[in-house]
Amino acid sequence: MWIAVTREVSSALGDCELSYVPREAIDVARASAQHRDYQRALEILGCRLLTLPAEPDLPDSVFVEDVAIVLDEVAVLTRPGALSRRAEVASVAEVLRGYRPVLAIAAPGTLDGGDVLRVGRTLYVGESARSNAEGIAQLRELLADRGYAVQGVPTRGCLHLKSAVTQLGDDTLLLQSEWVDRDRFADFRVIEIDPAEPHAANVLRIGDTLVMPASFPRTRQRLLDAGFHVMVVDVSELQKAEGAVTCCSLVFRADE
Ligand code: CIR
Repeated sequence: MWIAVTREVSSALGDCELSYVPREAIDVARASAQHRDYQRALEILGCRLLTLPAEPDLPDSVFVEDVAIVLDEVAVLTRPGALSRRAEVASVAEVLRGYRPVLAIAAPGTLDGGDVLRVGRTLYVGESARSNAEGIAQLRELLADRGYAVQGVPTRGCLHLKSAVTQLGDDTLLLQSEWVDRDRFADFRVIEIDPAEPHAANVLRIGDTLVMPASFPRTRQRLLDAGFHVMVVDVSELQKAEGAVTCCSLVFRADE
């Protein structure tokens, strides 16, 4: 069984952190409706939703991916790089404790889950404004005797590593080469996003399906041409908060 942890959209979403996206007014009701459709998509794909209530004082709290990394054996709570997001961790930790032993990144380390791309037993971690060298070193240390390798990857011009690269299939990645070097992933088959859609590299793989935003039809066509099964969701209001599809859930396997 797949579990998907989500959190309802905060009424304060308009006060979100923004790094590379210009601030625009956000229609919170519309963002919530889109988020509901996203949740339904996860259910259709076989996930059981565990949904936390909205946090009116935590604008970015819908983006639960950033506060934890959930592996088969263990979960690691992050220490988000943005101060305004640190208080998001505790409530997600409570949920995860029901499913995994829980470890944590400690000060002065910072790490955002959006920077962590797991492929098999390797965790690629973005060296971004949110995830510092200390946070990455702590993650390596925490996971070394559990058989995971942690590899830092420089990013540029984007919020997180998974803004620039996500997994499509066992040996295939979707990548935005302006934001991360393709050479870092030389062992993989790489499909590049359509250059007209710079934000298109963030897709959420659940089983054999790729969930992706409706706003990237050209990149979607590349994936369809390569034989992938794609499910489209409209997340345009969440994109105004610099969010995308991986960031709105923590998906992991659990026993019935
Ligand atoms: C932030 O800047 O932290 C939020 N406005 C967006 C976080 C998106 N997270 C993600 O893609 N993993």
